[in-house]
Amino acid sequence: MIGGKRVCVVMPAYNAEKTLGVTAAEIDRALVDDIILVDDASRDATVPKAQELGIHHIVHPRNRGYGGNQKTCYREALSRGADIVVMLHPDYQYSPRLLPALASVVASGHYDCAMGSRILGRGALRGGMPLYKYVANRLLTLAENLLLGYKLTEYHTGYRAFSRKLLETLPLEENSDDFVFDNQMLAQAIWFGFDIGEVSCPTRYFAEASSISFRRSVKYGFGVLGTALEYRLARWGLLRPARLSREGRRLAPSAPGAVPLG
Ligand SMILES: Nc1nc2c(ncn2[C@@H]2O[C@H](COP(=O)(O)OP(=O)(O)O)[C@@H](O)[C@H]2O)c(=O)[nH]1
Ligand SMILES: [Mg+2]
Repeated sequence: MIGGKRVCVVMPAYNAEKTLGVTAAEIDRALVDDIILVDDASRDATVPKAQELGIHHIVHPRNRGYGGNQKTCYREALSRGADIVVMLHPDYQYSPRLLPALASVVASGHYDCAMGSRILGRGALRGGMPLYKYVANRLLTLAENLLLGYKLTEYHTGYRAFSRKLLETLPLEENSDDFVFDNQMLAQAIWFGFDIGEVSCPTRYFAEASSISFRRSVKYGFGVLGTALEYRLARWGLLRPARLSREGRRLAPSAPGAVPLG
């Protein structure tokens, strides 16, 4: 609990057996009320590892992708009464020790979203981020700040905290099941008038850590530009995407068929 608010950590997992243990060990259990792992049909022993660690988990019978995984994460967190939800990748690329800081930014009531920025400070390249990813990150962030009319140091970090209100308001079911989900969610948050705060965060690139491939990064990059253009055209009244409409589909309580275990 922070400020009387229930804190839930969600971990979208795909082949995270080797890093789940060290990631979970650094989560401050005195502060975190609930931990949920959603396994995306991993081919390794991620699920037995979650069982061994006593982590509440859901198993997708087939791989749905990073975005689809998050939809299940947030649906389950909401149905288990979370007020603040922090997404922590189980591949140990982001430091669980910054969880309290991210959750506190949302608990303050000033922000409904908090981002762990790898650009603030000198975290990204020092942490081993490939140069092409760093350059793409900077260029895409510049384009997004211009097209979304917002000011963030980066839009691409996977370390985020959200308020219950934001997760209940955004039409997240309209979003892609792929990596661009992360970016569509930020455009939606800005569209619906939520404020986004940032916290400095180092990152780590190492063999066991999962990382989006070059081909999927390029697809993601074009998806980001598409998201920002869609937003801008909608602001000009030239487009009315369901993703940016109050009628868009939101996360319904836990869907039948997703198998809660543990
Ligand atoms: N690559 C991949 N990761 C997934 C998938 N479903 C869930 N994930 C998880 O999503 C997170 C982000 O993916 P990752 O490959 O690490 O991308 P990164 O953000 O570039 O480091 C990781 O914790 C993965 O375990 C999937 O279908 N593919
Ligand atoms: Mg990763």
